[in-house]
Amino acid sequence: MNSSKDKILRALREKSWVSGQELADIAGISRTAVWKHIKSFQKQGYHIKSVTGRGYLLEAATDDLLPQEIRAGLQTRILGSRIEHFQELDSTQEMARKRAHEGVIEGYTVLAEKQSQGRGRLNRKWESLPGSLALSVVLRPRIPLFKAFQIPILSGVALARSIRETTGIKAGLKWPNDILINRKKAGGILSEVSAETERVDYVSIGIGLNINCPIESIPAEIRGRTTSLSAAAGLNISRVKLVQRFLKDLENLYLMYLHEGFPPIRTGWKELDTTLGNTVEVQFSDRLEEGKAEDIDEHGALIIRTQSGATIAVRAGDVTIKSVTGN
Ligand code: BT5
Repeated sequence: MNSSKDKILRALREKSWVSGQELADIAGISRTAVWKHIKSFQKQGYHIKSVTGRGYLLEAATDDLLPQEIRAGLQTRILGSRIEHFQELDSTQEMARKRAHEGVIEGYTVLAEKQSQGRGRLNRKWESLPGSLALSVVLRPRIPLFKAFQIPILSGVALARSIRETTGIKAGLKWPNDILINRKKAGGILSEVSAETERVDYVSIGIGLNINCPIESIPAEIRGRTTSLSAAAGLNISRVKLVQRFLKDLENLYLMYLHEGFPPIRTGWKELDTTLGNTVEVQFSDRLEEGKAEDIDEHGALIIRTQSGATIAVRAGDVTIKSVTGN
């Protein structure tokens, strides 16, 4: 994208004070049009100083996850090919579904500062905390439906990696979809699939991550088992940089997965896993099983060994860690 708005923002980022005339020349528009753009940037949350005779100075970019902020410096080919941002949505998953049905391009990404109906798996509620991330991405992998459960697994590996790379926080993974820091949940992944005759049409991957969320903003019912990146690291984190890194890591893993299948994802998962070695309880739709989490198999299923010595490959289910013996 190279709109006059993008050109003005780029010039403001690269220079210190820049005059209205200079911006008008760079963007190929009138000085009045420049002034209108500056007003709209200020409305979006950019701190731009304006002084007669000197021009404009970008003091600080907004922390909102605006498309132009994410695009500036985004190193992807597919992910973020189209980006939409909303101050409030019911759920980014709903918007992703709507766009996917309209035929949106693969890599479409939608972000919301706040969700009124954020959801987890099995229609559980996902709390939208101030300073958090709510993002959904549409992918169109040519894979059979029975492999679709591998997509949230690979997304978890990408998310934990990108947190580690941008913040240094030792984020870990709990099978199948939780991001944990010091054994507390900081994020979750919800993957929803649409398929026709056993082939995937699209997958929407929803990411909820507590980034700059003060502990007091976490509802009391979940506070004991929930954390945020800022609470764990004691610092404020650039949400834009984290999203850019996540989209890049997700794209790399996704392309690797399409070419090489699940093995490299399995290896990546095992480096970040916090489930294996522990005694776990698995809630299936119809029963509860307890056993030792032994492995993630070559398809991405969690292998548990029950007391009777039988092994079960779990492809979908809720896992609770009962006793910790591993890392
Ligand atoms: C998940 O579900 O962990 C997947 C959450 C995915 C949310 C994203 S946000 C963007 C996109 N749009 C959506 O509408 N959803 C996705 P699950 O494993 O079912 O976990 C849900 C449980 O996590 C709840 O029952 C709570 O116990 C807990 N929980 C709710 N909000 C939380 C939060 N902000 N941080 C940590 N835990 C939370």
